[in-house]
Amino acid sequence: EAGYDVHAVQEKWLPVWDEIAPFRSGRPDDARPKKYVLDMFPYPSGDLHMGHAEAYALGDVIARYWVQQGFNVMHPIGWDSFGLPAENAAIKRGADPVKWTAENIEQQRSSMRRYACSFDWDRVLHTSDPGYYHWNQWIFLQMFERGLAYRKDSNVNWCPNDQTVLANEQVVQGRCERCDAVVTKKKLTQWYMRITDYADRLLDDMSQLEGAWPEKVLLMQRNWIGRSTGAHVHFAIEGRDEPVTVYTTRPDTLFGATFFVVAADSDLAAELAAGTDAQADFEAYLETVKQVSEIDRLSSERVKTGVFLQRYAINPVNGERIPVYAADYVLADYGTGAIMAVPAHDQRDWEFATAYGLPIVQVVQSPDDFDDSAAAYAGDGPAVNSGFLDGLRKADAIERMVAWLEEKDLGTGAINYRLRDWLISRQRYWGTPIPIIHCPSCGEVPVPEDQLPVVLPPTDGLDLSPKGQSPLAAAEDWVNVPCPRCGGASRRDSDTMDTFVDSSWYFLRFLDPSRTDVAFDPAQAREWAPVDQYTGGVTHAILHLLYARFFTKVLHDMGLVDFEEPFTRLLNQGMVGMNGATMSKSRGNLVRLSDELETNGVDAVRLTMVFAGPPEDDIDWADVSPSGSKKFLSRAWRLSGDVTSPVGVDVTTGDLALRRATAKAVDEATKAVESFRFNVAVAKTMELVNAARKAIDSGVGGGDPAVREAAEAVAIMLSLVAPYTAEEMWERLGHEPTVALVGWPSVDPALLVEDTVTCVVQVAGKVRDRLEVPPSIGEDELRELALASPAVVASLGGAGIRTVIVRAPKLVNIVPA
Ligand code: ANZ
Ligand code: ZN
Repeated sequence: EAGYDVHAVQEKWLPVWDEIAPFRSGRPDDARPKKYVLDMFPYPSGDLHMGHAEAYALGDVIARYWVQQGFNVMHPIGWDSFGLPAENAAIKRGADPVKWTAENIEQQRSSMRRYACSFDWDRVLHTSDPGYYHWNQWIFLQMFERGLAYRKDSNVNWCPNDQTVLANEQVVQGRCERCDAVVTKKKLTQWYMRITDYADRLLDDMSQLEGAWPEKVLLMQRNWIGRSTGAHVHFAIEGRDEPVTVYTTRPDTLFGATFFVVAADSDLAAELAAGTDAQADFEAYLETVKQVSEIDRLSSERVKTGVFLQRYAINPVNGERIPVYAADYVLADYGTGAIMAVPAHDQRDWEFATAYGLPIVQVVQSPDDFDDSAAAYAGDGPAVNSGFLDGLRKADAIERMVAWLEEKDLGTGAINYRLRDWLISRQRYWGTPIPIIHCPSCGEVPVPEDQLPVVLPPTDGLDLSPKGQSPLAAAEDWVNVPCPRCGGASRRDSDTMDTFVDSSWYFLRFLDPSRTDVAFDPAQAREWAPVDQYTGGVTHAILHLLYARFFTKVLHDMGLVDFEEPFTRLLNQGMVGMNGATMSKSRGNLVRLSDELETNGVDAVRLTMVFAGPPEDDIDWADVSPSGSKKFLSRAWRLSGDVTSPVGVDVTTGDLALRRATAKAVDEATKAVESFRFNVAVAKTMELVNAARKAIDSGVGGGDPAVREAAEAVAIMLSLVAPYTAEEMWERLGHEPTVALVGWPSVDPALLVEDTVTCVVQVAGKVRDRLEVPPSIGEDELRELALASPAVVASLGGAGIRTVIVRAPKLVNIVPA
């Protein structure tokens, strides 16, 4: 018999599957219950790599499993095709982004087909398609009308040398990633989405996801939203009419507020400094502050700096004059941008007070073993030096102080969020144009719905390199339009949207990507959505998932969907690396997927990915064995060739031990798949192949119906992971394609009940005990059981043992010394 030719098998089955289209979902006459299984869609930036191979192998196990379980599974794929990869190719090589994107998509699509992903090829989409981003624009306008999309000034990172806006990731230690110039800040008017309006719902609805999303992801989302409770306290400032409000989580420490700090880069700081002797110092300081990143500013390691503004605030609780500083450890856009500093109980304030010789007053009693002179005490304890709070512990003191502030109109209880509104403006070409027209008389005017989509102008003649302004602003024919309201000369908004907008609702567009009249059909959404199972990388644990959750709630409030959470269950797969490092071209440790597929074939690569460990664990490609996978698949294939009983033979007459082994393997693999332990399911399949092989070789023979039953179960279980091998086995077993649709093997529960045999235990030839043991029990285990029998121990009466003769499972004979 010739060996198993993986490449020939691939060539053979691909066209057959194209013909059958086993994973087409939502045919009108399809009575199966529905399930929506989604893998995060890729950027079309080159061919598929090892990371894709892992992600799509795992997602495929889930989708194919639910199909075998009789569900009408929607498992679509698309491309997140706006964004930097295409734009950079355009800038570097003059490639037309439209063409570049189409070519990359075509390459990935053909690789995905060969990789046997169970995608529904009738539902593809890509986000740079005007038919798609039309609906980004429509949703944006809905949000604009509801006040959820708005413009405001914001400080962006700016490279004065390249005249370029930089993303945070492009600022390396305060310098431009490309030219090393010191990065400064520049004010630009930008579009935002008001996600902060949804902060509470985004937090509270996480209770629905408990247990169904990885705990780690829920925690990251919670921290990102960062809800804290405390108080707003109003401080009078000498020489200023209006008081300044601070946000504090510790109103109980108000008696210990010995100075006051405003964010150096806030408007308030500039106002307070104006006209004082400190103004020049302040302005010099501000220049240095502009060069520090937000992360560095918050770092506890950094030496605290600031400038005394020659002004005083009044502590409302005791009337004390406290100095006002401008410093960079207070952020302009968090809380109110001003703080009451309590150096005894806040470490950052403590460091600042120590550096500037400011008083430190204990207002919470620290434990005896705490050294107050070395650090701030942030823990709980009775209030001291705090008038009417003295003796109260933290929670009570906070409550009392808030009541006092409210009564005196000096403050209120308050909730604060770390979450900021979502800045969606990009001064980039390759994104969704913002559908707003700026009219000198009417202001911000939405593009009328019947004029959507606003399609990107061609790149010809445009300079796409990043500048302070979008390249679209230079497309004169495109940008100059009459105002839809008054007809006057106006300009289109030239910014494009953050690509995270595209991916915030794409799962709904899959319902019918060709619809031209609506973004999606609410009736179809009711049938299919939310997504039952979402799979993707943990790199998207915060932003993408948070934005998609936000969009879903907005669409819910618009009455377009009846659910509030988009992804019912979430699986984050690990990463594929090499010797502990992430693979990358620059590290020179890149394993090329195409090479692996050439050497071992699609199935072996998929099987290796799935078998490497639990899906959420990282895979070290140096530790796994695709050639071992290939060998196993060949063994499975050989098994199907050894079956000589006919299709449909009555399996109940087959060898009972093998039938039990099959039932057990299927049962355990089922439980493993449902709990995401796909590697265990593979292990069970391997065990079953071994058991069947043993049965054939040990005299049960290939003609026994139990061997057919086992081989068919192997083929079906393998269809989730190694579809080519499974199909080939299925055919060799005498069936028509496709094994993907035959249904998960059912298990006769009677076969799972392990029956027992009676084992006789003799001591010196006399029967002393009878044990009920499984027929498959091993010698060692049986010896141990027999020696532990109380009857045996008693009859030995402390005597030593000369030998133990074990004839598993029926007899143990103990010979005393
Ligand atoms: C007085 C105080 C006393 C504070 C104390 C803490 C401990 P979270 O929990 O992160 O919300 N803060 C407020 N606004 C700030 C800003 N714009 N930049 C930097 N720090 C700011 O933190 C809230 C606490 O962080 C606030 O409570 C304030 O310091 C500080 F023993 O006020 B606290
Ligand atoms: Zn107008």
